Amino acid sequence: MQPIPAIDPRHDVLIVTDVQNDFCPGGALAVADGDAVVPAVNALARRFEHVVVTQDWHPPGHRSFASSHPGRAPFETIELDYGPQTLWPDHCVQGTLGAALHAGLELTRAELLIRKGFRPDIDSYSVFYENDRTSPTGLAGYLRERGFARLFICGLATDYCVAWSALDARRLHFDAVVLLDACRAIDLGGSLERALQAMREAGVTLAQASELR
Ligand code: VGL
Ligand code: ZN
Repeated sequence: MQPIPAIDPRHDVLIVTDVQNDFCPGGALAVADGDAVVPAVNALARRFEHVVVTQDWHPPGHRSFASSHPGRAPFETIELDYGPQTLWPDHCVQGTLGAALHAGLELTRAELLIRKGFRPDIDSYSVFYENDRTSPTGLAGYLRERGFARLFICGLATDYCVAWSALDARRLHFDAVVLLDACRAIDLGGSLERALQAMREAGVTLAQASELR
């Protein structure tokens, strides 16, 4: 395996995705062992000069919530105008404690907090585009203007926010490294294995934080 080129503060940025209470044990859409990423993310954040944080941020009654579709249950898939949509329990509702970043995160030095999923009718896993694949969050322009070329991605969940963000990063011609030991997955019906395969095929580097120099 090729070693990962050393961290370069001019071109590298750490992106910490959705480490929020609702994705941690006890939360509305808990990811198994989700809070285990907190110390790993904190250690990473100390090593990068530039850190961006993201937050899933839905209005009440969001269209990705099963509760917005009478007769439907969480984790079923339905067809929406922009394609298949997994229905989730109500989660990360704007302004609630569940939507807050995990209190153990030490991200004082984060330079940007980007929120996604606030359009009532479109879900958003990727930090670059909503799930219609065309409505941008603005992050690509920000990163380009700052001169960042290589993105190190960690957080929750490996098979949704992390994977979709890494795939979009490649589509947008950024280098992308996913730090798997600083991520945890939802793993719904084989979604983790599919996401890992799609990332490999798209040229995303899958690595462990311990491989960083
Ligand atoms: C996410 C499911 C629903 C994520 C967000 O950020 O991975 N997953 N909303
Ligand atoms: Zn969400």
